Amino acid sequence: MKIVDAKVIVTCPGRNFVTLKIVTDQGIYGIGDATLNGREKSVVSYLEDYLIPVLIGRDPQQIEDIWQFFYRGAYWRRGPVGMTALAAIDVALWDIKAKLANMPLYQLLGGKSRERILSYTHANGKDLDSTLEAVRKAKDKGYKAIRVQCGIPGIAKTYGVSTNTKSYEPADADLPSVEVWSTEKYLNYIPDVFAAVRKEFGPDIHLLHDVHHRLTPIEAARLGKALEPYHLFWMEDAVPAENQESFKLIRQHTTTPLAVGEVFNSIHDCRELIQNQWIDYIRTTIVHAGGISQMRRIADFASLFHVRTGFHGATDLSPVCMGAALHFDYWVPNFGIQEHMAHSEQMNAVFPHAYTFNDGYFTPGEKPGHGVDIDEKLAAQYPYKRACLPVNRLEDGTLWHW
Ligand code: KDG
Ligand code: MG
Repeated sequence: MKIVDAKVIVTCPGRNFVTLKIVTDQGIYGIGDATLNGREKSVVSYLEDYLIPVLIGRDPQQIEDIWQFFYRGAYWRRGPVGMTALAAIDVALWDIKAKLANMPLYQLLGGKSRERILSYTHANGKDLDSTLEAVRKAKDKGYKAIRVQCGIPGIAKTYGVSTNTKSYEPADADLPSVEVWSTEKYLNYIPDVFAAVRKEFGPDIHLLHDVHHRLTPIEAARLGKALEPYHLFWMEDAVPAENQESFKLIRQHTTTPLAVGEVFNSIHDCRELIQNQWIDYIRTTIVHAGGISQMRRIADFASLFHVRTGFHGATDLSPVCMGAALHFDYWVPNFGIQEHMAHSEQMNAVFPHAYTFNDGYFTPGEKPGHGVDIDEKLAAQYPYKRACLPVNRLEDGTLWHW
């Protein structure tokens, strides 16, 4: 069996997505998500200029060897661009293998370990009242777990909170827009938000919060302690994690569970975090971390240290990634939760899929492969439109983490 063609499809049905399609001499094809928010064209070039020419003629069944070839063989290992490109290839090859076996992907991975996949969605508002309203709406849709973000008095634009009537989409401008951040205003306000949400909705609903890398370790420790009475499912990305040991300090001070890793692309980015049990959930996901092949290693390693998965699932991860992630979630023994930020109808029309949502839980569907396809004709109607993520500055102008 041979790979005879591979092409990269770029489309913008409301936001940019990059998809790799690998075609075999037996007519079976597989697709993989290659979207890296705000840096889409870099992955397109990496795939088209360097990886696809090497892929043509290879046996698509040799997923591991192809993975190793592009990882070790690149000499320049790791990095978000390279690992996103590698993930797209890996997922497309797993899709092909599962279609060849005439099985849904989760069966190839080892079969399902649960009947349904717990997911969380986002609720956010510019002030407390609208945030409570958003939580209520999410609850009414059936979600059992809700990530709560709220506008902070005195800060014009807060991460995770939409400034218009549309749902929140962070890559909001042709060139990076500038937001202003105040740690003190945030730390003084956010515990009251969770107090109000618990008071209104009681103890049973799972609550999550994303700090989005904005704190120092000791500030994160303070927040974790302040949030303990509201028993969060997790506090996410409390600090940037290039220095993994930062989490040791947070851990020493709080029992609020910690999640991190959506920007990681390698098992080495989380090795110390996991083996020292400094975190509870690893958020690294398929599309940005080399695909299913590497995520299996990360999840197995994490299972030795009581760390569970919590895949990133914002809208910039396409339905192709979502489909592959849900098959993985169905199988992985140390599953925690799956993020779900709903794609629009326009986006879903470009990516017809077998996965379904019911009462707060997903199932991946029984279609052979990962169950997601791309409507190329429809995709061609939506040309690429550059959109960048914002940057953050402190009130005195210092550049900060976004
Ligand atoms: O591309 C950036 C987004 O995916 C990110 O800001 C979303 O933090 C995020 C989350 O937890 O979904
Ligand atoms: Mg996040």
